[in-house]
Amino acid sequence: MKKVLKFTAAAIMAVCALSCTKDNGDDNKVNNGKDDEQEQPGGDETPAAAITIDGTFSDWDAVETVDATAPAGVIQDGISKVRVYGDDMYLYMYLEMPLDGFTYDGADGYVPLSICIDTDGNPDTGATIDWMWMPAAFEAILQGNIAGPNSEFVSFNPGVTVWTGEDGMGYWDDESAHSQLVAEGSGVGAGAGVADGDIVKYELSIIKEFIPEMGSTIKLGVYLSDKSWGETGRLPIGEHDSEAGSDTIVEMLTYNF
Ligand SMILES: [Ca+2]
Repeated sequence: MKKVLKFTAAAIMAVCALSCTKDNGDDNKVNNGKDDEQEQPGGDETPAAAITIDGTFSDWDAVETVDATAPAGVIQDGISKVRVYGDDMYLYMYLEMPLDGFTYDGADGYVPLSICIDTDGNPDTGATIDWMWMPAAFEAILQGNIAGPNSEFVSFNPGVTVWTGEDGMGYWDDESAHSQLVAEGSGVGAGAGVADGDIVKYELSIIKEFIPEMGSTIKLGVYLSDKSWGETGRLPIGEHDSEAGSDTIVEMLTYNF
């Protein structure tokens, strides 16, 4: 009898621990009120985060970020500014995107955001997207929507795919080397956006634990697409080169946790 009681108590505690953790993660990280179904693992033990994903951005004034901005006149101007911040648990991003370049396609619209992460900070290892960043190679790509049907912002809840192919090869040259670790909608991230005049402002967080082998120094680049997956903007991006008729390709951003 004693054994049975013990077991029951342990089971109740286990269930409680699970549900308590979920509730806590939801309250802390997804405060945009639009995405009640999203729940995240994470913690009772987590210290108060510097950034709250709530669609207000004053918390960004208090943290030291690494930033990139798009020079005036670039063709791919869909992202005008990015700020990156991280702590032990999360990688955070703040983005500004021109509203007129933001794809609003009515009831079947969506806006995908992709984040390429060079998890070891080494441009010699990983896959390349050499028309966006050079020299650069990344091990993980996170892809999820930031807006959905009828222009509604949605919480960023990306899939995580890692590169298993040869170092230095083009990411899109070998799709058999794409290994999806986590499906979109699994609670890897959260995000909240608002349209402020003609600028869209969006903040997001990503749970670092979902990204394998994240080092203390990473490099990263971010790009925005339309619903047909045509790229509309990227950061970092170099000056427009009128002779070449294209935007200058630069390195990814470096972030030290
Ligand atoms: Ca905030």
